[in-house]
Amino acid sequence: MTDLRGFTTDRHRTVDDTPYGGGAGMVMKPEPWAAALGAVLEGGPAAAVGRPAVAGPAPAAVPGAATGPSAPGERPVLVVPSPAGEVFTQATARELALREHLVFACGRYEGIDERVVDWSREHFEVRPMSLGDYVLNGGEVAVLAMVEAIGRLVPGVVGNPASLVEESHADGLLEYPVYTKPALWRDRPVPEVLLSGHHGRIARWRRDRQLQRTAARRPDLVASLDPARLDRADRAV
Ligand code: 6GU
Repeated sequence: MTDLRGFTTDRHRTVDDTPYGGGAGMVMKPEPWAAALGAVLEGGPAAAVGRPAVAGPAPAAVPGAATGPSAPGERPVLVVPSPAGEVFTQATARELALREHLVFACGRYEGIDERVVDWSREHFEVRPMSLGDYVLNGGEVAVLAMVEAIGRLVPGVVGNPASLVEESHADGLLEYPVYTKPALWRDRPVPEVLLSGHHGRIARWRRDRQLQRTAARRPDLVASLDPARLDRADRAV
């Protein structure tokens, strides 16, 4: 984590200013962003971890952590959370989980001076990313969501790799409903088929529930399904 205010030079550690051209809200100044991103590029992620906002002792090196810039040839990815970004999906998470070096630039206020984004393209693969069509006050919560979605796809982060493939959106369908003991709870039984021990019927039932649920809740997902792929998966059930 790098605190932008640690890269300001004025007494008030100012990171924002009024927008050229007028309008409501404030815009993040370019100089602290360039200095902070420059430090991340120079030292690699470990150098920026825990950097104090005010002068103080440098943090101890993390054993085993990357300490230098990433391998030549692969530019680090700079994820810029913004409601004006490309929509972050499971496919995005899968793609970013394969990358060696991710940097997340959390802006506040109305956004970051666009020249920072332009300058960053010389050093990073810049990816403006949105969680969806609603507005948050800052990028931090959006980045927490993205880091969790990406992190769980990195080998070793989730205990059982099988639990990664069955979940919602892995195959473009929503997950089927799940039940546990007791078999009867407040007059509500668990669907009989799940107690049958018949693996073929259970798989068929779950698949049908996925299809029904997706059609009811997310017709937009149904429209983008690949019928051939769906048929192949269905024959395997
Ligand atoms: Cl990534 N940032 C902000 N500020 N608002 C958002 C968002 C991101 N995604 C949806 N709304």
